[in-house]
Formats: sequence, C-alpha cells, structure tokens
Amino acid sequence: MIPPDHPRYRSLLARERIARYAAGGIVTLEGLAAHGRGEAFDYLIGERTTESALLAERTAAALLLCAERPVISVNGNTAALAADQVARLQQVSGARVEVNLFHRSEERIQKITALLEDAGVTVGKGRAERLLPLSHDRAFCLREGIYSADTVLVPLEDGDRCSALRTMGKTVIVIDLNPLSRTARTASLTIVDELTRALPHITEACGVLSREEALYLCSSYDNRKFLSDALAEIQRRLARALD
Ligand code: PTJ
Repeated sequence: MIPPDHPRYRSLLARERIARYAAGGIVTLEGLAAHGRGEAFDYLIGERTTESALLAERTAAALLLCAERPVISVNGNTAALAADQVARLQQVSGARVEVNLFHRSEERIQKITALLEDAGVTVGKGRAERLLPLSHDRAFCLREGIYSADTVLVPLEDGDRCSALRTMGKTVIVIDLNPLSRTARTASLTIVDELTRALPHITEACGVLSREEALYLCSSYDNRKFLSDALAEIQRRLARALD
C-alpha cells in the first residue's frame, strides 16, 4: 500500500500498476525498461505538463479532429496505464483503436483487447496482415485500420515504425518523454509529456476546439520547436538543480 502523502505517490502508483500488468502478461519485461526510461525523462522535465507540451496536445486534438481516418495505436504499456483514458479519447475524437505490438503474440493481443473493451473502448478487429515496410512484427496491422489511416496517434512508439508510417504519407503523432529519441525526431508531431497527463489534455481539447482553431493549429505547428522547447526546459532545470 503506497501512502497518498508520499512525495512520489503518483510515480509509485504507476510503477505498481505497470508491474501488476507485467505479471499478468499485458506488459512485457522490455515494457518495464521502457517505463523506467520514461520516468527518468519525466524527472528531468519536472513531472508536469509544460506550456509547450500543452500546445502540442491541443495540436494533436486538432490533427485528430481534422483527419478523415484517425487511428489510435495501443501497445501493452498504454493499455496498462491508460485504458480508461483511451476510451474517453476515442469517444470525443471518433478515432478507431487498434492494438499493435512490438512483442507480438496472439495471447497478448487477446488480453490487451479484453482490457480495453472492459474500459469501454471499441477495438478494431480482423485478420492482421504484414502491411507495413518493417522486418519485425509491428509490420502486422489491419487493412481497415492503421494501413488505411491518414493520422495515427501512437503513444510510446518505436522509431522504426514511426518512420515507416511517415514514409507511407501518414501524419504520426507520438507521446514520448524522451525528446532525443529517434521516434520524437521522426514524428510529424511529438508530445513530450507523460502518457497519462497527455491523453486527458488531448481529450479535453477535442471537446472545445472550434473548426477554425483546429484548422489553424494543423497548419501552423513546428515539431522542431516542440522538441527544442523540451530540451531547453531540461537544460534550465539542470542549471538550477543545486540552487
Ligand atoms: O507492448 P509492446 O510489445 O508493443 O512493447 C512496447 C515497448 C514500450 C516495449 C516498445 O514500444 C518499446 O521498446 O518502446 P521504446 O523504443 O523503449 O520507446 C518507449 C519510449 O516511450 C521511450 O523513449 C520512453 O522514454 C517513453 N516512455 C515510457 N513511458 C512513458 C513514455 N513516454 C510517455 N509516457 C510514459 N508513461
């Protein structure tokens, strides 16, 4: 039992949750390592949503609202940490949700689908085919889902698939606390924020953005600026760390 007044309560709760889902076969051991890397970067960024990340989150909402075929791609970590939040975002954005795994197995797909459905998500199903230009199993996706999407939101993406999706002409939105990752630098739009802080902001913005505001955000964002803002914030915090 983690006491709510513990200074690292939120982080410890997420850790406890992701460990529990690893024991249940939804998150992989590699997923635990990825979570730890995320925690380290979150520490550096101050464990809060910066103004720049909030603008990136509003921009993500705009891109989803303006898309013709938006898809949210869900992996083990995302399902474990944010199944309810994915359900709410699906409701307001109208996006399809597809389970897409790096460490793919039929058993994990079934478990993750069940977890998402219990949270109220409508999960895209069907026969996955090897449709993306990748040598590993993330190449498998649904023809009616990720393959035909114009815009894909992929929390915790890997760099290879991000660039494969970009090569196919898709708008790729990623949520990644590491502004230096290949994914962050390859995506169309990178949200440098923690997954469970970012998703509710995107959902909220989907509910309030006008068509004009959304169109403006879609045409005016600069991903390099979002990355350089995140790096500048980390540098600022490091410079003041011992004050
Ligand atoms: O469930 P699977 O089989 O699809 O596997 C998923 C993992 C996460 C193992 C796979 O996608 C992977 O290896 O990811 P990477 O390449 O390690 O990238 C994960 C990125 O997400 C890293 O840059 C982390 O900093 C970042 N990250 C981790 N946890 C969070 C996060 N970013 C935002 N919020 C988090 N909670």
